[in-house]
Formats: sequence, C-alpha cells, structure tokens
Amino acid sequence: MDKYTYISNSNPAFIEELYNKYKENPENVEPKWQAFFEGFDFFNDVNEANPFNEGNPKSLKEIAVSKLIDAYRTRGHLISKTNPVRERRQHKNDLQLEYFNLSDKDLGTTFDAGTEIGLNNATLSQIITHLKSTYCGSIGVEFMHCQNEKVREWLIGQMEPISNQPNYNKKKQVHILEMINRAVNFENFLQTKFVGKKRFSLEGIEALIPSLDSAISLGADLGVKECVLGMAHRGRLNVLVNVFQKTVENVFSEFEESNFHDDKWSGDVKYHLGRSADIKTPNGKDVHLSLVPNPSHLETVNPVVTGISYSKIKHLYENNLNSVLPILIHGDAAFSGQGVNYELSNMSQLDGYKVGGAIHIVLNNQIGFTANYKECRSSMYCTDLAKVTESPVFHVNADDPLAVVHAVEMAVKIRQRFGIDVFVDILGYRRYGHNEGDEPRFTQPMLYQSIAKHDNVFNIFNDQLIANGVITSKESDVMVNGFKQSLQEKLDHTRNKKQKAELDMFKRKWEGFRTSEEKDFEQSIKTGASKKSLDQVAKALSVPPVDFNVFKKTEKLMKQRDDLYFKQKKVDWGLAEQLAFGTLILDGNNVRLSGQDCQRGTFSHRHSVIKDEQNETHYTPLNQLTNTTGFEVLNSHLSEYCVMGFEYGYSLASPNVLTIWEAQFGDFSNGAQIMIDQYLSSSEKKWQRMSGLTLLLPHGYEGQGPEHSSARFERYLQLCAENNMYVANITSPANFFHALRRQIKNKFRIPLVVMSPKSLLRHPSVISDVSELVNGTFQEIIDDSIKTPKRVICCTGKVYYDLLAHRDENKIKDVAIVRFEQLYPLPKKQLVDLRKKYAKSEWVWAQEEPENMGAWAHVMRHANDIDWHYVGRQESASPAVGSSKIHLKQQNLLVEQAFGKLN
Ligand SMILES: Cc1ncc(C[n+]2csc(CCOP(=O)(O)OP(=O)(O)O)c2C)c(N)n1
Ligand SMILES: [Mg+2]
Repeated sequence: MDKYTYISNSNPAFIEELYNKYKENPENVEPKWQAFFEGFDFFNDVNEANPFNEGNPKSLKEIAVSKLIDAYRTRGHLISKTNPVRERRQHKNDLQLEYFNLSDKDLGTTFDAGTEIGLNNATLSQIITHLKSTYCGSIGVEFMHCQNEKVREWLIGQMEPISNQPNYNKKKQVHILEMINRAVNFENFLQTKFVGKKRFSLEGIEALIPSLDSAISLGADLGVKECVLGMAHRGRLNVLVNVFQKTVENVFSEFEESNFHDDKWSGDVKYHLGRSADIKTPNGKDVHLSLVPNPSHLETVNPVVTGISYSKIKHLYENNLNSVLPILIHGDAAFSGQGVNYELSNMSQLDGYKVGGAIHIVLNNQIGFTANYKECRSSMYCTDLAKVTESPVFHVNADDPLAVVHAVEMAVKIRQRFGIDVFVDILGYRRYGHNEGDEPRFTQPMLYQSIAKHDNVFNIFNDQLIANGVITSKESDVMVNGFKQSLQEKLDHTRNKKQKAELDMFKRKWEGFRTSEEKDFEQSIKTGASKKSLDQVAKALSVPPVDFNVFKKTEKLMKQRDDLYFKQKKVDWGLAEQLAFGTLILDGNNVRLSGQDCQRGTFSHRHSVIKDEQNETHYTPLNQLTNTTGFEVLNSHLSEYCVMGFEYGYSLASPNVLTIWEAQFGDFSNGAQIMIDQYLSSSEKKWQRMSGLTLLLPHGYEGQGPEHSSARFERYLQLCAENNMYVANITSPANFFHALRRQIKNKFRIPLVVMSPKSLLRHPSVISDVSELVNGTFQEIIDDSIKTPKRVICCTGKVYYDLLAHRDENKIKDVAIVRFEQLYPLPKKQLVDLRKKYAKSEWVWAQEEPENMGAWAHVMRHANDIDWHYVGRQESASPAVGSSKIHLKQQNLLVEQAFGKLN
C-alpha cells in the first residue's frame, strides 16, 4: 500500500550530508535537525537497521528503492507508450537509477521495498519491470497530485496488483472487437459511398466506441440510470449509430439529403444533432442516454450537459449523484484552448451545480484543424486543467482497445466512488484532414506519411486476438463481412425509400407541452394568483423565524414589506418578484435563480436568503411555503458563460421549473454571448429543444458609466424572429410578476429576456396594487389615458419615468406616453389599434440609449408604417459617457426634446 514517510519524501543524499555535519558538531545544523538526529541516534542504539548507520548501505538503498517506486507512480506516465503513430515527446523524468544513487549492480539485489508494490523478495530488476508494466505501458496515469490520499491509495490498489492490465474474458474481448469492427467499418463505408462529404471521421480513435459502451454498462452496474453526453463533431455520427442506436438508414438519408421534416424547423448539419435512447446493458440494466445537440462552437456544450444532469439528479433521482453520469468528450486542441472549461472545473464541486463528477474523454488526435499540438497549448498535456480539481488522468494509447476500455472503466469507478471529475486522454491520430476533403500534408507532411502507413485499429486488435487464440480469422471475417453487407443493404433500402426525420420532442418531462403558435402572442393568458396564496407568500416573506438573530436592517426591510403589502396593499419590484416565485411554488412548481450575488441581490433589493447575525446560518423564507426546497437561489461563481450554459441546460430538463439566470449588470451577459446566440435564441428551430430560461439583465442609463448602463438590448432584439423568445423592458412590478408567471403558465416554452431595473427598484412611482397581481395579466403595451393627444411618445423601460416626471412638472396635457413593455414579439393587433387611436398625432420614439443601440432599430423595422420622430442620444461607439454630470445633461436634453419642437 501507499506509505509515505518524512524520509522517503526527502533526498537521502542531502539528509546524509546533514547528518555528517551534525556528527562533526551538532551546532552545524539547525535546531530542528538537531532534534531530528538526536532521535535517530537513539534509534540507532536500539535498532541496527538505522539507514544512517555506517556500514549499513543496504538500508540506505531501501530508501532509494522506495523513492524510485514513488517516482514511477508520479512520473512513470512521462515514458508510457501512449503514442501510436510517432515517438512521444521526451520529458525530463528522473527515473534513471543514478538519480536514486542506485546502479545496474543493484539490479540483482532483493529489496523489502518491493512489498510496497505487492512483491515479496523481489530484486530491483523485478521491481522495475513491475513498475514499468504498471505505469509505463499503454496507459500513463497521473494521480499523485490528488491531495485526497484515499483516491491515491484506491488507485494504487487497483493498478499495481494487475500491472494496470485488464484481464477481460474472451467474451468481452470479442465484444470489444465487434464494437471496433462497427466503428472502423462504418467510417470506411461512408468514406467509399459518400466521397468527399464531411463526416469528421473518428478514424484513429475508434476505441472510443467500445469504451463508451463499457462505461455505460459498468456505470449501470454501479447505479447509473442515465448518461448525458456532450461532444463535438469528431466521431459524432459513429457515436450516434453505434452507441445511441440511430439507424444507419437515417444517417445515410442525411448524407443524401433525402430525409424530410416539417418546414417549421430550420434544422442543423448532421454532425451537430442530438438524440436520446433507452438501452439495455448486457447485464440487463436499463439506461437512458442523451446526446445533447451542439453548435459548431467547441466545448460550449459542457456546462449544458452538467446543467441537464443536475436537473435530472434533483428532479428524477432524489439528489442521488450516482444515478446520472455526465460524459464530456473533448477535442485536444479545443479542450485546452477554450476558457469555458476552466469555468466548468471551478464550478464542478460547488453546491447547486455539483453533479458528482463528470467523465472527460479527450479524443486526442494530436492536432487542431491544421495546428500542431505544440501550437495549441503551453501545458505539457492537453488535460492539465485536471490539476485544478485534483482529478486523476489516464493517458492511453488508442491502438490498444483493451487498455482504453480499462482506463475508461477505471474512470467510471472513481467517479462513482469519489464523486470527482476524471479524465481519459485517448491518444490516437486523425486518418484524414480535418474533414475528409481537407489536405493534411500541407501542414503535417511527416506525420501524415506515418499515418498513411499505419494499419487501422481493427486489424491491429484482430491480429492480437487471433494470436492469443481469442478468435479465429474465419470468425472475424464473418463478423466483418456480415456488418459490411448489412450496411450495403441498408444503403440500398435508404435509396429506395425516403426517411422521415426523427422528432423526439415532448417526451418524459416534456409530455403535455406543445410548440407555440402565432395566436399565443396575440392575447395574454391568465397569470394572476389568488389573494389567498399571495397573502401566504407575503406573510412568509415578512415574518422572521423564531430564535433567529435577524440583522437589524434586514428586520426593518421585512417590516417594510409587511407594511407595504398588508397595510398599503401595494408591492414594489422586489416584493412582486418574490410573490411571483412564491405563488408558483404554491402552484406546485419550483423556482431556480442563479447568478452572481443574487441571494441578496446586487442592488440589495431581494434578500431571498437571510443570515443569522450571530452564527451565519441561513433562512430562506420562500422555502417555508411547502416544506420542500422549491426555491433554489444560488450565488454563482464569477462566471457568465458557464453559469448561463448550465442554467440553459437545466431549463431543457426542467420545463416546470422557472429557471432564471441573473447578470450582475446586464452587459456582463456578453461573456455568455455564445450561449445566447447558439443555444437560447435558436435551439428550438435547429434542434427542437425548447427552453423557458429567463434572463434578468440590469439595464438603464443612470450615469454609472459605459459598463453599467446597457445590457446591450439591441443585440437581443436582433436575434428575434419566428417568435423565438420574449424580450421585455418592463416598468411596473405587477407586469414583471405576470411576465415571470407566464413563463410557467404557457403550454410551450420560449426564453424570456428582461431588461431589469436598477434605480427603479426604489423609485416611489414604481409600485403596483396587490389587486393587479390577482386580476391583471401581462400587458405587452401600456397605453395612456390621454384622449386626443397632439403627440404620442412611445418608449420602453426606465426613461418612461423621466418623461412622466417632465410632463407632470410642466403640466403638459396633450402628450400621451405609451410604454412598450414587450419589444418582441410585438403585439401586432394592439399596435394596429394604437395606430388607429392616435392616427392624428405625431409619433415620437424616445429612448435613453444612443441611436445605434436600444430598441429604436427594432421598432423602426417592426412598426415601419408609422412616421416616427427619433429622440434619444446620438450614435455612439461606447454605450454611455463616463461622467455622471454629462449623463444628466444628455438625459435632461432628450426628455426635453421628446416634448419639444420636432425636426
Ligand atoms: C470555438 C471554436 N473556435 C473555432 C472553431 C473552428 N474549428 C472547428 S474544428 C477546429 C479544430 C479542433 O481541434 P480539436 O479540438 O483538436 O478537435 P479535432 O477536430 O482534432 O477532433 C477548429 C479550430 C470552432 N468550431 N469553435
Ligand atoms: Mg484534435
């Protein structure tokens, strides 16, 4: 077993030198060493085996051998034989005998240290042979960086007794060969039948297929009920067919582009599509598999996978982390290049986001598109991020399928046992160019000469099994020919019969939902809550628990809420939000809100979690409503991209949970732009995946400078089409309440993007009657009561209150102010009515954003039959000025202009 001593972790030569100095004069060494050597001298008197005893060189060498063993465990991976197509990079490994003051002369000597690796009476030569076969064969293992000694000890206990070589029975070996046959010959078939078509072949790392197959089967034996996979283009078709049971007919028809689906969907290329499947493992276990669709943007899917996994763990498996296994398959260049992976690592053990570890498999073909691996990273290995989470890493040779399966199985066992991330770096090659039409010899001529001569893994493994008597060549010929023939038959069949594209929406948690229709956006649905439930929530929010030391200011806030709701029968923004959450929880839904500092709220308006002043225990009022944890509110780590991706994933798996991501300030959401562009706005059209994710993005011009004013409203509006999402800029607490509840009351799901308030949180006019929460509904446009105005100023968001104040102060009676609360979808019928009603008025669009930003371009495009006069800030490269004085001047000017003479 793994034993570490002070001595075995030190350099014996150094200690010996110190000891000699001490012997000359104890004062020659520091006091702590004096004490240390005194102990040794005492030991020396009672134990002749003291290694520093003169004339006892063997004992000193015992220490050296112990250190050598440790060194192989730590650095053996540096000389492992993991590269199938070229000499591996030479690293300084310090594994030579001389480094340990040993020499060839010691090879025949027996050392007790051999017992550390399970060898009794072993010579140094035998010890080294065992260490080499354990740590330097087809698998190189990095695990000594794991601070948890239980992980290290467990791994040593698993690997050393078997020299880290699996001992699979014949049946399993033949099964692995069968999977390799399918993987290799599926690619070969596509290569010959669909010449030059992009498929991002797996050739060079086909061992992925049996290893996924084994991971799923073993996982099921260890309690896994579902696997959620994320992967990029490379090998995806192979995984879809050979793991996810997609029919080859379907894939062939995608190549021929003869498949068809409704015009409703715009679709995606075949190597981005997802799929789910229910499979039975060889041991008779049922497992549900999901492959999450993804865009071209590499590595983005990883937090989406963990978000989905988290939801399943929570809502389907009573928080049992072992029931859902996330598997993330990466490219070598993308994995080390894309920052989202650091964000994900950092998130992986945080409460509210933790999924009990993921299995990471890197398809390491030693190349990016054309870029050499040396151009792709500064780190030694592409998996070095694993060190952040102290995760074990297996580097394994793709040409040794038994080793690859063994490494992945080990990863599954570690994950199920310790709940941590584990990495398997499968080192292989890419048989062709980046896609099959691309010429790799422009950039890597030597590597590709070597690859051209390199036999495929089926032939290598097949020969090995034949030589070992596991299979006869006749049997394997039958296997290969049978598979090839079935592919040909299926291709013929596909060419004779059109395939209907598969549609797997509305299954499991999504049963009972439907897609949206045009009429869903023409009238508001019922979103009011009963007075009784509102009272119940308001009570929970305003009464602190007994025996809880509430901070004075918090107590005051609770009291204010109590007064506002129960005495004045009013709600402000923060209260309306909590009432929306609470009433949804009482209706049987859950609410999840995550983002930076959102428990208290960046602007100190939420206070959804209250802390005990004396011991910092916490209390969540909304979780007192139903004895459950229906309200999950989380201060996320300081990430936008990964956290929003996670919440998006969570929303895909939780249609009945109001899922919200809040930005600290709206503009920070641009760090998650990929999630917005590639997933949120378009996943339904591309992949038939609906999400009701709500984004709260603080927005508004309040003189705080360029970076805290704009949530880049215009960018969201530009993404809007085909009723893909709601984009709102709401001015009243009641309307916000209804918008939130609508996200759950709809029969379909689309995202909601809210330009949320900052100063309006405390604005005296931003207040609603409780009765509006009961009887009202969401208002896309809030009209004015002025009958025949000379002018209609249309606006959205906070500027409304500036305009209103100006009109009141100046007692202007002939100007109506109309609020566009929802910019998309714009309520077409209401707009027509409005146009009719104010047919004789001048129409102004007033906004506080610069002309090239805000909603102006969007309004112009969608209401282009109106003769608009634009009032607002001039075009600007930066969203807002740095000086609050200049801001105020600009703001006053635009308000005056809205009422002034028009050009
Ligand atoms: C974020 C992102 N940047 C750039 C690209 C363009 N691109 C597609 S594949 C690729 C190379 C990826 O290399 P690697 O991750 O090693 O995967 P491989 O194709 O070698 O399997 C690049 C640069 C992309 N798809 N996504
Ligand atoms: Mg690569």
